[in-house]
Amino acid sequence: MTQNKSVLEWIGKMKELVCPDTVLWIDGSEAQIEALRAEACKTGEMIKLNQEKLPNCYLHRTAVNDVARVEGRTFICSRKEEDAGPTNHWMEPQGAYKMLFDIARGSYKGRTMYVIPYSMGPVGSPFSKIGIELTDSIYVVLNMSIMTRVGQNVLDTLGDSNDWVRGLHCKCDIDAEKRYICHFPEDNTIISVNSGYGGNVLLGKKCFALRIASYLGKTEGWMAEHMLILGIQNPKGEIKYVAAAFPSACGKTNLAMLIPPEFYRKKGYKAWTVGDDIAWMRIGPDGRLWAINPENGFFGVAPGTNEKSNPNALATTKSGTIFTNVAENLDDKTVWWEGLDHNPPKNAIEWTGKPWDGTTSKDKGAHPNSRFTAPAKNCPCLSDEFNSGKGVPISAIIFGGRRAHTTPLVYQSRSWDNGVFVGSIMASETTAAATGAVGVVRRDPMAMLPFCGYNMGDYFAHWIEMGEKLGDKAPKIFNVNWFRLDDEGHFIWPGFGDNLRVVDWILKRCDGTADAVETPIGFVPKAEDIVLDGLDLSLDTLKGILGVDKDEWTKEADGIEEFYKKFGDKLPKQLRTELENLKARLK
Ligand code: GTP
Ligand code: SPV
Ligand code: MN
Repeated sequence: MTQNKSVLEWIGKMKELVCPDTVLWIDGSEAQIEALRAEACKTGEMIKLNQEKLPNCYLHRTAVNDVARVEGRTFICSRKEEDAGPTNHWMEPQGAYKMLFDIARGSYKGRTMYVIPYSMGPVGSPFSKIGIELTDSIYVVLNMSIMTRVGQNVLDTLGDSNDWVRGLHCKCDIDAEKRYICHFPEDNTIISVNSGYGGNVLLGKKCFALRIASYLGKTEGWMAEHMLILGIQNPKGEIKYVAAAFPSACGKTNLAMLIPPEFYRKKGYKAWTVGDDIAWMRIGPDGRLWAINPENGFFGVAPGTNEKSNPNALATTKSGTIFTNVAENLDDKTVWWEGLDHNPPKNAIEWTGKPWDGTTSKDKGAHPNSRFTAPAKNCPCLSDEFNSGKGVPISAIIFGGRRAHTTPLVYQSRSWDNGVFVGSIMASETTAAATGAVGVVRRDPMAMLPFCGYNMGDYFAHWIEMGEKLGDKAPKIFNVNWFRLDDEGHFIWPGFGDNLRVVDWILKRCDGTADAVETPIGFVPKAEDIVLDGLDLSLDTLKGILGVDKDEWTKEADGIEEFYKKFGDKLPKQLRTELENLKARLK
């Protein structure tokens, strides 16, 4: 399929290492995909679902010990340890290659090596980058074919260039003790062994589009971020775009696909999805920040997705979708997860493969990090700009996390540098998207803690530099928190589609048409300026979640001080100054 020397040489070397019986190049044709689906159904790797209700949809169960990203086993293998920085696990590259090659050696024996040429971003766009993933998993091939642009035209576009990301994935024995997700940013290389779960093995996603790409962005002057991209169309027909970074399982897919509340719909507001997880952003010829979504599908959290919370996501999963670790309804071969509806199937198999009668008290039907892999083209609110290689201009950048207390519903930063500070101090409760404890508050700067492919101190400096280049064309920076709890532990803010009420205020601030109140941490809305029509929420309750408590923030500032110590002299002086200024304003 290609004469590219660097490609053929590398594949030759890997083939010698892993010893496959056969090699199959993925050409992007429907016929090839269909044949692979059939083969995976024969071996039980995939289960064909009800083709009338869910055409071309399949179910897959991962190993029980392999259901989420493994941050503790994810490594940045830069030559110098300092270049991985204090927030990443590091391994010396020569030692890492040796260890990984020892694990991978001979592991494709009796199996097929699938060669997946893929493009992150529309094929041929100046934003886009090419990768090749080798895998012994049909599940990976089928997922990559939804999540990225795959096939012959990618190789044609690559030509004889050496500028592509190498990816080797070996399932091996799914041995959690020998599971490693390793990145070699200086070699454009990713090696993943002993896993079959999404974020660990769909190498175009977190491994390439964030960890490797963030490193490339730093060296080439652009940004790779864990951000959704959303367009809001006003009644005049103008569309403004925002990019928002929330940690894993904290609401990106939901915000990206929001349906405006009735009050807004009647006025003519519309919302358009450009991306739900990753944004690649460059300064355009006009000096503004432009963004593309490098992916071609959505790898979304299933639990909680329903007709009310996110009807667009649900509609997107009705064909051509792979479900992973959800419950299987044996009566009609459909799928179910917690929060889909109030009628769990009685005759079912839960996510680990055991019979399940739908009583949610003991076992769960779906794993909390069960996912759907759905083609972007299915999405009813997909932006017309989705396939545009030039991207969309970003008016506002929004950071956000899951905080029961402390962080208000929304606030605006005072400047770009102050906005970088706001992003750098993000904290959020951990979720099931990664293995480990759930619900623990941790610092997750820019929602990139698990995804930054180099020293996070240098990453902060890169953000500051981008602001200097953007000057007065820089997007305004905000922070949101949909997750404030009341004394009974209920969410106070309704969230989901109603989040448009907050985004509306954000866009008005960008236009200079909304007022604000100054607080020590930034500007919060006047409660009257958040549209509450059609909502059962009192102005006083709203005032409560817009509140900034000085005592809580004084404690927060101490926590930030402590966190910043990690970075030593890598911490940009601008952020040090921002912290000092915050402390002074809190006095
Ligand atoms: P990744 O794909 O892991 O990067 O996650 P994501 O940021 O796209 O998260 P997603 O939108 O899938 O949301 C994850 C969980 O947050 C789901 O259980 C949602 O129901 C819940 N959620 C999303 N938006 C809101 C909101 O506005 N309010 C509340 N209370 N919950 C929300
Ligand atoms: C996340 O965990 O942020 C995800 C899912 O988007 S995964 O692809 O597994 O990383
Ligand atoms: Mn994500």
